Amino acid sequence: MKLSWSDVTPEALFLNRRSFIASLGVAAAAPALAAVEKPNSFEQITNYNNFYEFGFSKTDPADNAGQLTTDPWAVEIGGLVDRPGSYSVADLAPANAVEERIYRLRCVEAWSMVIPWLGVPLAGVLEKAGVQPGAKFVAFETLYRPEEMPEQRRRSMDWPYREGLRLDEAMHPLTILATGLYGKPMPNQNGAPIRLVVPWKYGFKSIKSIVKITLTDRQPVTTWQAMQPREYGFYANVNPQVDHPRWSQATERRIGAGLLGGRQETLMFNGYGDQVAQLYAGMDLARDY
Ligand SMILES: Nc1nc2c(c(=O)[nH]1)N[C@H]1C(S)=C(S)[C@@H](COP(=O)(O)O)O[C@H]1N2
Ligand SMILES: [Mo]
Repeated sequence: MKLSWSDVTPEALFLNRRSFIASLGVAAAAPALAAVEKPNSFEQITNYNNFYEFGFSKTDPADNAGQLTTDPWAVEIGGLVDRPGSYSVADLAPANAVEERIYRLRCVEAWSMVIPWLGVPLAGVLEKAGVQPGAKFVAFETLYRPEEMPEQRRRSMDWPYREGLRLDEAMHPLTILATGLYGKPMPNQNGAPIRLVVPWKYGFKSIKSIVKITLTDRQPVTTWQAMQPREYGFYANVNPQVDHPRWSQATERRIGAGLLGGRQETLMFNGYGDQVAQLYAGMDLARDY
């Protein structure tokens, strides 16, 4: 089912949710989806960003990402797959397959937004590439292009930005490759032309401007875990009970809520626990943070 943002009347929103719940194939999907909050404005979503390739302040991506060339674009899919190769954005997310997903995004820095993404389930993309039986993890890499990404010309981080998921997390129906928001193509500052969105994990897992996807049997090295392993784990599930060593994760500041908006409680798995908690059954989430 396809819906543009401008089509979203309350009724259409309801229908969209129903088809999404049907696609999940689990009754447990309903509670979290019923709690759809008011999305942040396009203005807020595109002017308060983390995209360190363009600088470290929240307005640097909006100021500097305009120069990024996003067409042509190729995503190399490789490793333990039957059909490795170079895929275009249209191959991965054909227009007729793109659906709207309104998700909360919770940054590890304790701010949050609600964003109406457009995208496709990552599971479908991986199935098309043909995941081989030995694959256990998926590794992702962002573009390395210092000519267009000013912070890559400095050695401030170990570029390119890298992320990873366990295969079952990658195949989960909530995990998407997003190609747009608010019914429009993805703005450069939000990770054009294609980025990951994993709504139950801290925002840094949702890697932008992806050029490489590798299926592997080893847990991949990820940028933040490599840089500060005590502060940022591989799992990075949103968890109000496990604080960052330097600040509490119990509450968050919703961007745009204003001075009187105050802080709101952070939800376990960012409110998606009914859908994802079983992925972590038996794990100690304070150790595997
Ligand atoms: N390549 C890359 N991806 C990235 C980042 C980044 O700096 N580089 N920042 C991450 C962080 S910390 C967050 S919170 C989200 C922010 O996404 P948004 O700017 O679209 O809200 O992108 C994530 N993806
Ligand atoms: Mo973040």
